[in-house]
Amino acid sequence: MTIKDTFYITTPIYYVNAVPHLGTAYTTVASDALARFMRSNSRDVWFLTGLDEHGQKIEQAAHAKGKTAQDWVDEIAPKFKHAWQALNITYDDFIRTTEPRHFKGVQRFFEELYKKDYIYKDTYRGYYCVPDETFFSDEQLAEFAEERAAEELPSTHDDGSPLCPDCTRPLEYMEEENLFFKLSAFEQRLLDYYEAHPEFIQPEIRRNEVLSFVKSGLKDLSVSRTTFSWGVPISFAPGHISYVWVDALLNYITALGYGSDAPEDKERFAQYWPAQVQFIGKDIIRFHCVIWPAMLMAAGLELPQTVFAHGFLLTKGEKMSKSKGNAMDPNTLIENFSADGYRYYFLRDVQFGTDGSISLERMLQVYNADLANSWGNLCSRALNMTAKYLDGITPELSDNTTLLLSEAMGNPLAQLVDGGLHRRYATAFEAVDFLGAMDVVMELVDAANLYIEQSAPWALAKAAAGESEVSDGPTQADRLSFVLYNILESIRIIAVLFAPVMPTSSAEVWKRLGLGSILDVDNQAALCAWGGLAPHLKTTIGEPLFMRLAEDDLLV
Ligand code: ME8
Repeated sequence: MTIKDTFYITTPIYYVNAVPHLGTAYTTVASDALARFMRSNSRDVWFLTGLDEHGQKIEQAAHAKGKTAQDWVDEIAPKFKHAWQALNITYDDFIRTTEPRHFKGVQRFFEELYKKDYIYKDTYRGYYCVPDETFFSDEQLAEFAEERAAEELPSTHDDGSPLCPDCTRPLEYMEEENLFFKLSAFEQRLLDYYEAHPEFIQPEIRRNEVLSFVKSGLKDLSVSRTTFSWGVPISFAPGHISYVWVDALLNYITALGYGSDAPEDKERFAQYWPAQVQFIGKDIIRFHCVIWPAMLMAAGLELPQTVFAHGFLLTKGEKMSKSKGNAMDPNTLIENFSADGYRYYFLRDVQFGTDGSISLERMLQVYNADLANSWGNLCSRALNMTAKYLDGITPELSDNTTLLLSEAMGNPLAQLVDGGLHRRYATAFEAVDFLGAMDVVMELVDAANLYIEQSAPWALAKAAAGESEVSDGPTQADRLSFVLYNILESIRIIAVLFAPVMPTSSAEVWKRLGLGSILDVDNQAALCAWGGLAPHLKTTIGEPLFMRLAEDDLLV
C-alpha cells in the first residue's frame, strides 16, 4: 500500500443562532468540491466542518425562544447535518463545540498556555459586540467614528452606545475580570511568519489587510468571560469560561484529537495536522490569521499551510445575511435546481475570493445554459444516437482504423483532451479557482456539441445504411463508430472532471455509459487520458440529466 499525501481541509464552524443559509452553504460546498477533487487525485483527505455552539449570542438566542442553550443547540444541529446531506457534503468529521472531546482539548490548551506564562488575569473595561462576539478597543472605535463622520453617518446608537465597526449594531459596555492572552508578544513573530510564508494568507488582498492590521500594533486579548456560563470552564480559574472565539478556533485541532492521550487520537493528530487549507469568509480573517496563528505559536504547534478567505455573496448589492432578511433558503433552491445545479451555480458564477452578486434570475440562466442545454443535452444526444445507431453498445475500432480516420477526419476532441486539458483544470482547482476549472470543462462540453454538428452522425448513419461495396479502407460504418466513440469518450471524461462539483449527475453519466462508480475514482488524471472508454459496454439513455426550467416552474 502506498502512503498518500494527506490533505486536511476545514470550514468555519457555524453559529447555531440561525439555520444554514446560502452563505454558510457556500463555504461548505466549496470545501466539499475541493475535498472531492483531492480525493479523486489520490490524496488522503480529512474534511472537517461543524458548529460553534457557545457564547453569549447563542445563549441569548436560546433564551429568546424560552429554551435552555443546550436544548436550543440540540435542536439546530440536525438542521445543519440535514442541509449538508441535501447538498451531498462528504465531511469526514462534524464537530460540535459542546462535545466532551472538544472540552478536553480546550482545557488542555488553556493549561498549556498558562504553564508557558502566556495567560494572566486583568480587568477588561471596554466595548463588546455580542452578535459578532468581538471586543473593540477605544482606538478601533475612534477610527470607525472618524470614517463614519466623513460619510456623515452616525457612529453611536440613540442611547449613546457606540456602534459596532463591523456590523453597525450597538455595542455593550463590559467591565469584567478576565484572563488575558499575551497576543502582543506575537506581533513580530507573526509579521516574520507572514513574510516567510506568503501562501499563508490568501488571496493577496486579505494578506495585505492582515499585514497592515498587525503592523498597527497588537494588544493582549481577553480570553475568558465570567458573567455567564455557556462555554468551556477553565480548569485553573474557577468561574471563568473560555472566550467563544478561542473555544471555536480550537475546534480545528480538538476534532483531530488534540488534548487526548488516547493513541488513536494522537495518531490522527500527527497524521493530519497542520491543515493544508482552511476556508473562511473574509469577515473572520483577523481571528484566523492573527489570533489563531498566535495561539498555535504559543502552544508550540505548527500553523496551517493556507487560510483562504472568500468574498461575500451579495444580493442586490448587499451582503446576504439572516439579520438583513435577504437570505435565500438553500432548500428551496435545491428543490428547484437539484443539489448539483446548486453547487455548480455558486462555484461557477462567483469567483472564489471576491464578492459576487447572486440572483435567482442569474441562477436560472446559468442552469439552463450550461447544464440543461449544453451538458445535459450533450449526454442525451450522445446516448440516444448510440442507442439508435449502435444498439446502445460502445463501439470497437482497431487501432489502425482509428489512426486512419483520425488522419482523414481529424479528432479535435482527442486533441483538446490530450493537449493538457486535465493539467489546466487541475491547476485551476489547486489554486481554488473553481470558476476557472469549470471553464476548462465547459470548453470540452462546447467542443463536443460543436463536433456533433460538424460530424453529423445522422448523415454517416444514412451513408452507412446505403453502403454496399466492401472497401479496403474504413467504411462509413467505421466513420460512424469513430465519431460516436469520440463523443462518448468526451462525456466519460467530462463526467470525471465535473464529479467534484456535480457528483450525482456525473455518477449517473458513468452509470449510463456502463462504467463503475465515479465516486471511487482516485486517479483522475490517468482517467482523463484520451482513449479510456472500453468497447462493448451497454449504455442506457435515461431521463434528462437537467430539465430545462422556466421562471414559472420555480418554487420561491
Ligand atoms: O463566524 N457570503 O460563524 P457564522 C459568503 N462561528 N459567505 C458567508 C456569508 C455571505 N453572505 N455569510 C456567512 C462564525 N458566510 C463563527 C466562525 S470558526 C472557528 C468560527 C459564511 O455562522 C462564511 O464562511 O457567522 C463566513 O466566514 C461564515 O459563514 C460565518 O459563519
